[in-house]
Parts: sequence; structure tokens; C-alpha cells
Amino acid sequence: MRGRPAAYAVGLPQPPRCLVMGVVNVTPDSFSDGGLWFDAQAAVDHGLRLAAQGADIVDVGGESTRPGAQRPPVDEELRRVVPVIRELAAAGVTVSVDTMRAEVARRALEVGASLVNDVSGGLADPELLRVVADAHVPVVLMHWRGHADHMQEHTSYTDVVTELMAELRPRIDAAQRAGVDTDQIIIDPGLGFAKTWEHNWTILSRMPEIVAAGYPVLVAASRKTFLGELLADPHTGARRPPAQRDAASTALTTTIALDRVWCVRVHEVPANADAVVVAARLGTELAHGHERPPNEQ
Ligand code: PMM
Repeated sequence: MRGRPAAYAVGLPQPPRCLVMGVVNVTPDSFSDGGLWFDAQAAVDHGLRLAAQGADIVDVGGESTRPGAQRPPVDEELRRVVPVIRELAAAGVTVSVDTMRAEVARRALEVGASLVNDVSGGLADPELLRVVADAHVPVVLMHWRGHADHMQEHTSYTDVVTELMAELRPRIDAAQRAGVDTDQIIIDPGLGFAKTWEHNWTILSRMPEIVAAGYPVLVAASRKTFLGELLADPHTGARRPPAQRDAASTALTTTIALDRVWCVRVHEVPANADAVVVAARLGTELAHGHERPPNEQ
């Protein structure tokens, strides 16, 4: 039914609507909110706030993946995310760790994370998939063509949706070979990762094809540069800054949720939490509205 996920991941909440994942970037340099939650206590407070506002999952990351970003050393990534995940999980929040490193995933799962979100789909550190399998937790496999410092050199596609789905297939196979349960594999088209702005719009317009693969689909459009470009100042041409892209992000959440995507990853939760409820209700109406007796219409 439109507005409800076409597939769910075993081991995570399964509400009858698209899920909302709130973002906590414990980084000094993320494009969307860099530096705001770099302090551990500020990050914990923000994660608790997102959960209270209706986030089903809180995604904690310690590495910026904005184009051109340099990777932090593994010790630094651990220092950033482990205390935050420990506190949020202890408070009862369902936590996801946004990492490409097996060691960070392992420590995050030890302190209570429920999901591993790997933007490299297991390519950056092949050991990560075994860590996920051993812990029997779900994993997000995102479409990825290389690290942030050179990913925008790999934006050549004949048909972006067909190709990203074909490139995700071996990542799904690798996860299964490592022992990850099929019903714990989530896929993500990777908006903005080795994609041009035009590719992002094509992907968004063809979401039903991605959902039709049968896996839960995560989409992270929130605050991304293609929205800043679309909403550029008509006089100066300056891109709309990230913190002023939330209304546009919410508009996309509504359409994505109607397309039966499993989860949206967003920076600002309240409006998106409302949008997924609206989409679920509208989806029900689209499916059954015409069957109602006249006195209920
Ligand atoms: N984008 C970012 C970080 N993590 N995870 C998934 N699964 N998909 C994404 O598209 C994604 C991600 C980069 O954006 P941020 O600065 O908002 O974290």
C-alpha cells in the first residue's frame, strides 16, 4: 500500500509507515551540520532530542563524507562515536552507526548500536560485513564508487538507476556470503555519492524501480547540495545554505514515503515525522478511499 514500506528489516521497529532516521554527525566538518554536535554531550543531547521528536532510529557518525573530505584516523572516529552511542542506547534509543570501518562497527555494536549504516556498502572495509553477520544486526548497503576525496570523478552513467542497482547486486551478494541474513539487508541509492544533481533527480523520480527489488530502501536526501542548487537565490545565484533546506527535504520525504521507501534519513525530525504519517494516511486513502460507504466519506 502506498505510504507504507514495501519491505522491513528484521530486528528494527516496523511501524505501518515510512521510518524516520535522525542524523547526529559527531564531526567538525559535515556539510549539513558540521561542528554543531562535535562535543559528546551535545551529540547525546541532540540524539535524545531527535528521538523525543519522533525519530525511530538515530544515526551516529564520526566521519564526514562530503565531497573532498579527508578521513579521520580510526582512533579518532572511535573517540567521537562510541561514548555517544553508548549513552543513547542506554537511554533506550535505537541507534545506527554510520561507519565504513569494521572496528568502529564492532565497538558500536558492543555498546548498543542496532544497525550498521555503511555508505560504502562493504567496499571500504570488507571485514565490516562479517562483523554485521556475527552480531545478527541489519546493515545499510549504500551505492558507492569511492571515497569522498575522489567520488565526484566517478559520475559517468548511461542509465543511473539501472547501473546503481547492478552495482548494488554484488554488494548484496557479498553481505550474504559473509553471513548477513537477507531480511537484514537494506539498500540505499546513495544520493550525492558519485552522482550529479541531475542523477539525484532521476533517482528520486524512479524510486519505485528501486523499491521493486524487494529490499527495504533507505533514502538520505535531507539538506543535500542538489536542494541548495534548486533553491538558489534567483538574484545572486548563491546556493540555499544547508540549514535552510529542511522544508524542501520534508517535501521529498512525502513523495519518497508514498513510493514505499522504508526509511528517510533526515536532520530535522518533527516535520518529517509528520510527513511520513501524512503519506501513510494518504496511501491508505488511495488504496481504500473509494470503497468506503458514503456516510463515512
Ligand atoms: N549521506 C551522508 C551520510 N550518511 N548514509 C546513508 N545510508 N545514505 C546517505 O545518503 C548518507 C549517509 C552525508 O550526509 P550528512 O552530512 O547529512 O550526514
